[in-house]
Amino acid sequence: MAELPILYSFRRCPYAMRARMAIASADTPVSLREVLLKDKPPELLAASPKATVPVLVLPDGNVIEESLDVMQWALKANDPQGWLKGAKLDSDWIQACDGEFKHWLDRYKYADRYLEHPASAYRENAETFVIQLEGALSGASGLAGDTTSVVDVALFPFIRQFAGVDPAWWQEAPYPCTRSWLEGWLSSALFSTIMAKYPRWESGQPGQRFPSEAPAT
Ligand SMILES: N[C@@H](CCC(=O)N[C@@H](CS)C(=O)NCC(=O)O)C(=O)O
Repeated sequence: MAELPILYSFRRCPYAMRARMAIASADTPVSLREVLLKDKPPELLAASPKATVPVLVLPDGNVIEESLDVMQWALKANDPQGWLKGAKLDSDWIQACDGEFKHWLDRYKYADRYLEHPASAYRENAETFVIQLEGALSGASGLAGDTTSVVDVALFPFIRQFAGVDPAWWQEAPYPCTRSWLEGWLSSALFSTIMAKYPRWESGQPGQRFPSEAPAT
């Protein structure tokens, strides 16, 4: 384990999910340290004072502290599904997702903390982005065309959050292509791999190998 890069991660964080998707697809093992955002370990704060997850600490001491950079690191090493061939990580889709969409998603999700407007108003603002997704996905199976790419992988954890705020509403919403695109990702073997539950990491403990070795057949 000592030789593996260390990944600080939080299971339900969409940024950490996209990083774990890339690491799992690349099958580039890391030592995963599952953290609690409300009680971050000092080792994470020392490695990355901005203290967001994911954070990857390489064996040479270099620190990668942005999810898109972790994706790039993993897929540059090994990209068996050609995710980087299909699109670039500086895509307008990803910028719009991490920017304006995330802004409205947070307000929709935590509408009880943003009492100026009802949740439905925040949702409507977030839907501007979903309407664009629906337009793209009604003509192709992925956001960068008919092959899956980093754009799909980077975005779907955020759309999952959007869908999860009010699942009954989402099931009836006029976004059938986005719904089936999302369901495709959520039912993938890779998604099951990245959503495996790990115990909270404690200082002095070894991390958990991720992705875990395939069970012997
Ligand atoms: N731009 C960063 C954003 C990462 C981020 O904001 N992660 C959230 C969790 S989903 C976080 O760690 N927030 C800090 C906190 O809640 O204390 C990235 O892409 O990696």
